[in-house]
Amino acid sequence: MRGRSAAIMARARDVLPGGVSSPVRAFKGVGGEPFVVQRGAGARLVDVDDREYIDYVMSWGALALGHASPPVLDAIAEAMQGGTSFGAPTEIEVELAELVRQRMPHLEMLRFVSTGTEATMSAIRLARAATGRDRILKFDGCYHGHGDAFLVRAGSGVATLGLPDSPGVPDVLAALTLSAPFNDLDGVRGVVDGHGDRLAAIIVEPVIGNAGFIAPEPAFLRGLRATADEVGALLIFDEVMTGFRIAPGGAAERFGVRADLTTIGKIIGGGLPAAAYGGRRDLMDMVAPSGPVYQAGTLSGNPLAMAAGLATLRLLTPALHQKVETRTARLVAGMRTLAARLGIPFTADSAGSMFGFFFRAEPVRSFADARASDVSMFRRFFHAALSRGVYFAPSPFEAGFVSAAHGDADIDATLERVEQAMDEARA
Ligand code: KE4
Repeated sequence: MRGRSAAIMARARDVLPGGVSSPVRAFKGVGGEPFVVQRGAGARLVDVDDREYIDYVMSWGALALGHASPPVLDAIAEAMQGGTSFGAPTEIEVELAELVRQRMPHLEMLRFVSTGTEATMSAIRLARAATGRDRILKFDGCYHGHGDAFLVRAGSGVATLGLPDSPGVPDVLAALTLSAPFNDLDGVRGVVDGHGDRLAAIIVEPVIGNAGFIAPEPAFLRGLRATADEVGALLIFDEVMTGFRIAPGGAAERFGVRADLTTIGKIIGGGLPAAAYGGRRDLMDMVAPSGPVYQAGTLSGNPLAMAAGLATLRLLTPALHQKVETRTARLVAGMRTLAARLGIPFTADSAGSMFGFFFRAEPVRSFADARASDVSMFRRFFHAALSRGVYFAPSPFEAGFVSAAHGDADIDATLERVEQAMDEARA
């Protein structure tokens, strides 16, 4: 019984829509009530009823080093002695920007913002300004934050104009966003043939983390690069989730494809609000006050977030990255083995320290495939795992994250509990 969580959620629902500060936290994807967090430590979360969980949500991928990582806390504590926000230039934002560029050299210049949504909204505005065009192409199942341009669902055919995916998004705006299936270069061709000369940008999560985990096929990202070049559109990699997660240098390093603009977030704030967009210098020079493309933010480059991000990235060395990637691969391989032993249709995949799984025999290469997985089995499994102290993302259409704080003992304990949870859920 979760007495205190239930009582707090009752109060929360009276003052916060759905009782949460962001929709996915309400457990609508899996049913039941969310637990209320008391504290996090390393790989673990403890709720207000003192129940402990091995956490694979990790604040939706923001915590590469785990909860309450001592060097990150020390960096924040030191920074805050001098104040928390100035709205003025600081050296620490330059230090973090230089470190980001060192890891991702194709971000020749970047601008800090506070959320991934701001980063993608700004990148799209910049792409439209740079090309003088208004249409963008996104992919089914990719999520780029809640900007109007992205709350669009695919029209009936791949080349049709987007339809609003939320009330409040005007048809005229949604119509500027086209969508195509992920991993489908023919679908992209269909869009380009109809709208290529009006396409400002192609934006993609290089590895999808918002439809569950879906990896790109080898030729897909290269195909997007070639298509963007062919029609004079910009290629934007939304690496808010994959940045510093699927490789120390993100998708460009893992796949050898360079986008014109890249958005990053989550990890670069070390658990505090920070994100950024960046890329080719000729493009970023167009951003105010260097150029005419306006974008601003009171807390952009916040010194505490910069300190937390710096501490995180400095520790996230290629060696540490490799260690966490190996642990992630062991978790995924272990889950596959358990599902096979129990005769449960199951597919799982990972890239770096990001992973996902579906209850489906065939591999998942598109959002349509993901939606065809056994969602009710996922829901039963989610709750069976949660009741055993393993917290996966509360939706079949999210990804999982392993942090540097997840030790081998955590992976072993997880696999033991996953076997019991799979057995219970299949019944
Ligand atoms: P934020 O505005 O939530 O900081 O970032 C938006 C965003 C942009 N691009 C990608 C690839 C993202 O994954 C996100 C945010 N990810 C979700 C997880 N599915 C955040 C969790 C939430 O919405 O509460």
